[in-house]
Amino acid sequence: IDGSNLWFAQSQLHSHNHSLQPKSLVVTDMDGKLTLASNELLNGLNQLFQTSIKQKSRVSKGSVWLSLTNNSEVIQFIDPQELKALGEDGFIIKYIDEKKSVLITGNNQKAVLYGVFHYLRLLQTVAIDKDSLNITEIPKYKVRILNHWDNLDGSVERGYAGRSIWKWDELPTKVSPRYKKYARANASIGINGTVLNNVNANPHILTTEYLKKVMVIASELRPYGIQVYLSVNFASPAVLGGLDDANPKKEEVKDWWKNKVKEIYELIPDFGGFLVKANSEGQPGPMDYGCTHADGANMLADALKPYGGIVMWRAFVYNPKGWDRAKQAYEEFLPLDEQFRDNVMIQVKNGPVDFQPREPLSPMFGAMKETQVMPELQITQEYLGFSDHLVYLGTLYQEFLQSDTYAKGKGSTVAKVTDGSIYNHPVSGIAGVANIGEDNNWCGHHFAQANWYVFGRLAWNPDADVKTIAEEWVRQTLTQKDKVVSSIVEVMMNSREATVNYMTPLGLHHLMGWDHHYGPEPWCVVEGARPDWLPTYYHKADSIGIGFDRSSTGSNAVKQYFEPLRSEFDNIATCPEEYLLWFHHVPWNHKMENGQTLWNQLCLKYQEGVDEVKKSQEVWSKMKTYIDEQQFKEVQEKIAIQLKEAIWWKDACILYFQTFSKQPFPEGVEEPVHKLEELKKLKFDLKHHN
Ligand code: BDP
Repeated sequence: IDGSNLWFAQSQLHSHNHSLQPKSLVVTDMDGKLTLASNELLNGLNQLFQTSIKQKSRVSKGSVWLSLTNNSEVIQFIDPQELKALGEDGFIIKYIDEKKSVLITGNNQKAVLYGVFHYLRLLQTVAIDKDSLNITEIPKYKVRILNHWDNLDGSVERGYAGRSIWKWDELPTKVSPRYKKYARANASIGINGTVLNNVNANPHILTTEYLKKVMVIASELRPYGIQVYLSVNFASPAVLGGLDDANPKKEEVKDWWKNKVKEIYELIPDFGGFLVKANSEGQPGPMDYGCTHADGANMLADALKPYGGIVMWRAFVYNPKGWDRAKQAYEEFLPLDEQFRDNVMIQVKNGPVDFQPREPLSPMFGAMKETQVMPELQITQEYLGFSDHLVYLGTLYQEFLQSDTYAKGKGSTVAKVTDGSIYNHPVSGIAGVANIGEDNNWCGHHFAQANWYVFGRLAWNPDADVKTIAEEWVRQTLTQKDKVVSSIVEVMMNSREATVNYMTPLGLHHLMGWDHHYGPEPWCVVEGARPDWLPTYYHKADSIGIGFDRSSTGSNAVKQYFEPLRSEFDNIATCPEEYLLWFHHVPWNHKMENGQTLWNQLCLKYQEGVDEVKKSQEVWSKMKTYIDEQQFKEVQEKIAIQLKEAIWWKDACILYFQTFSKQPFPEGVEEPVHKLEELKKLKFDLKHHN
């Protein structure tokens, strides 16, 4: 199994579900809207039950019955209120006793398709019976979207699975079969939108030539309910339109955007909208003209509004002159909270810095009340070992989504302040930076597919349990053997904590080599580089201790959080240890909860990370007889790399920090196999990773 079939690879029933073979499939479909869904269901069932299920026109004992909700018979069995509440995307799967049949229904074709995928998933992943088939699923977020950082030249920024799947030079004439497979995979986990190009946007995506290519992709994705969005460069009116500048207050600039938007909708009537990175890391934006983020976002929002389009405006802004990068988005955006149009969402990364293995939540969540905030998660493992390390991100996503902001008292989790449960805005959304490329297995590492999968499942329901999702993925992708499933799930569930430990334990962050963000370079100094891109800016190790003082005696970033979080983070005695060095500069001999000194605990955490990878290597080596040969071997090779690099990380960090602490390694920490000077000379080979 080469991974090209993703989580459709196994197609085997859960061992308890063999008796559930349907006697017939009935599709009530007057106008051909359900063709895709019924084909998907029929093929899925035939494959799972290894048979050829008959299609019939009347529901009878043992049927699976597919229908839109507007069917007169469906209405007999389900309360109209319930049907209405399903909205656009929700579905019902229900065992109807009177008919002795299973009904799958939703208000439109996309919803029915979601229902079909869900039913097929249940058959593969849990023991089901008549009673458990009484399911109503409604997605929490309206926009569930992937952000591709794909460039028009086919390269992918922070992509580790080969080149872009979008073949711009072949389009619009040649249409890659992968577009449909991509759409199907996304639909199967509930994703309903995709931003095709990099946030560092090339203005040329908006030329008529490129829009015609986008149109073809959009029509390939449409049947699966995936809407297309584009990242736009704020300077486009000047670069493409020949205007003097892109000042959002100027009429000719507004008109340029209006005309461009009109052109887009003529080609793509269901176009989703724009994603914008402005005045960030050198990108142009409204502040170039003395205007605000709100001025810029609103101008685009006004152009899109008549067509139902939205703007996703990113809050990833920071200035090298600032004292503390972690504070800046909040400072720049909070004063604008009341100014954004209702079709603007502010897209905010989970943590206040940048997709680190662990960060506390960004204080923007919950604080922006008048504006819809949408979380941005990273699926591609920019800071977590690229596609070489096995890291299941479900636990990271869950930790973040369940973090309490306290914005409206206890229980105001990030999920609740962004999915519409607490603040009510017309749109809501969540984005994941894609880890997809043209590699045979799509994501570079077999297990990286699980991160795409879990992102989709959590975008549908941010309160879902990520262990259950891991199990779902394993059963569909790797094996149905119960014992084996639980061992693999355990490896997955521990993998992120292991990575935090061997890379950046106890709240450390951004120790990666500058620029490529791969291996450890806590010592890194680059002449002329932005200080806030260098590890020393973040760890601040010295003879006294280590960590960034963001408490009230330091940068006071803690002030941006609601109480009681603010005080909890501010006080070294109550600050959770996993964030200790994020918020405090802590003396080497500080006593930790378990009685160890900080120095000892730091070293032991690095060792723990390495040990955990060793453990997963052992577990995996026992999987040989249960897992497909290719899957087994490819994962095994990657774990060997991961272990080598975990040791490399540990050695580099503890040897380097030892030059400040001047203390020996505690018992239990393996002697470094590398020398600091050697590690400093190691040149990272980017070619190997792209
Ligand atoms: C950083 C990446 C950079 C992205 C940037 C962003 O290193 O490549 O362009 O985020 O999100 O994590 O805009």
